[in-house]
Amino acid sequence: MSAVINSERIPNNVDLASDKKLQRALEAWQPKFLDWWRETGPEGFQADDIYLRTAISVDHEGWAHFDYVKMPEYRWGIFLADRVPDRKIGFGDHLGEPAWQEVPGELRNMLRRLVVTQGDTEPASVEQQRLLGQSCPSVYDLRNLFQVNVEEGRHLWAMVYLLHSHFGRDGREEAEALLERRSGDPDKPRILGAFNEPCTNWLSFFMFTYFTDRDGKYQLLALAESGFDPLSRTTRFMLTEEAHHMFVGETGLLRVVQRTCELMKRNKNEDARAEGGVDLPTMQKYLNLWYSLSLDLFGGEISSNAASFFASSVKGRAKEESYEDHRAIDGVYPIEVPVAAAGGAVAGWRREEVPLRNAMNEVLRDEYVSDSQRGIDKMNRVIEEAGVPFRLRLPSRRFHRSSGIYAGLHFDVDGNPLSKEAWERQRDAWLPTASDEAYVKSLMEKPVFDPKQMANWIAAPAKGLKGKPVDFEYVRRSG
Ligand code: BYC
Ligand code: FE
Ligand code: FE
Repeated sequence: MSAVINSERIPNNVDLASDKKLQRALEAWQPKFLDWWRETGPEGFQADDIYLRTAISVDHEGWAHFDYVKMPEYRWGIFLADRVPDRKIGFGDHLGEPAWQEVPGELRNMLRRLVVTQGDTEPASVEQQRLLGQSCPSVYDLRNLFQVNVEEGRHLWAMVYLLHSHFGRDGREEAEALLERRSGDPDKPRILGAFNEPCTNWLSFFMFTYFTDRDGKYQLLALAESGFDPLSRTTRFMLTEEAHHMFVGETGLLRVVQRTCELMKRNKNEDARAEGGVDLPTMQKYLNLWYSLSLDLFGGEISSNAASFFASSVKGRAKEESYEDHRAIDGVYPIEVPVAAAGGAVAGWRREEVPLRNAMNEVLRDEYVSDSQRGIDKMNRVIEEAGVPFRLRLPSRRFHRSSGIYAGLHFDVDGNPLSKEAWERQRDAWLPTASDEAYVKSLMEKPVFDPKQMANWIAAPAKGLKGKPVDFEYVRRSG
């Protein structure tokens, strides 16, 4: 094991060459991955030279190398964080036992399902973002999109490596299936809801990288605690890549907010739309949409799956060491559960003392909600400094949910129950409508491929990448 990544056909730091059978299997999967990438990866840019970072080491300092690469030649490979010597399991029934280097037989199905679910989201996001390059606001943003896309492709490699190395024939079959499902395809959809939603404009892209990639961060933190050491090590390295995806989302949204305020100030009615910007109420609607879709990704508030994952020491809490009781057998988590009446109205509330292990999805969601709030506060500071009275906010976690205890019921953005009719009357005030979508798209019709320019609806970033200027030619078009 080495921190340094070799330059074999499949770059890796797991000494792949010493396991010929595994190497051959992955080399047989590689061309199928490339076929998938060409079919569903960024459309129209495959021959361009993109200024990308590529992992060359898993060391914290200097893991990345920056240079021009054509995306199909990106060095996708297998990078695990260094093994922690004598690592002990930090939670659940196996607390204190040595971490497993092999999959325990009785946990095989559970682990495979988690790895497949995690793996499925990665290619799904590439598929969702496939056409965005054609409406990019700048060359700087175009490059960031592609950086995110190639790294999500690499996250797929991370999960496929686990499937091939630890799950035998079923693992190989699952690795094939990961290339066959397609985001939004009614016959063979991706596994989780948010990953089948269209993400076809840049406002959605920034919301997605802010909210949905942040679910990725929290799920990866929970999996990084796993007793199954190879899963822990691969997710620990994925987290270093994930940080950039959320940076893209947060700074993207901050730049939209900043620009919108500038445009409002120059209009006598403070009308951002009249100046060709994204008005703040429209931003709020996209926020409501992607936040609620992303909340669903944490699973039900009360979940026997979550309890089994935790009990089996397979999936922990984010930063498990920050908790005191790592077995979580005695704790309870009180939850107000809505009681449904006929017709989908809320008849009342029932307080349930949920055994802590069964509430682990909600525990993780709590961490996610407060982390999401921090960036919203920053955006509101920009709005406040501009002297604009509007404030962005996270809606109630009951709003617009499709999984868990609120699914099938209706709530306003403050979490108050609504009748179906009241919901239908008001939903257009809270979620993007077809006309909002058409307006946002109209702003982004023309891509900006001149490095010196920036679309009207977004502010320039404060600085470029890796000491390069903002107007650096991050993407060299091929013709
Ligand atoms: N959509 O017990 P429940 C990322 C299913 S994002 C559709 O409440 P559980 C990324 C569930 O599978 C991170 N189905 O939930 C971001 C179950 O099915 P079964 C991805 C859903 O199992 C951006 C049933 O409903 N990683 O990396 O405790 C770009 C009842 O479920 C949904 C992971 O998700 C949904 N939203 O938890 C690129 C980590 N929610 O058993 C990448 C691995 C639930 O009835 N996955 N269901 O057939 C997990 O830990 C868990 O599977 C979940 C669900 C947290 C997703
Ligand atoms: Fe990812
Ligand atoms: Fe990501």
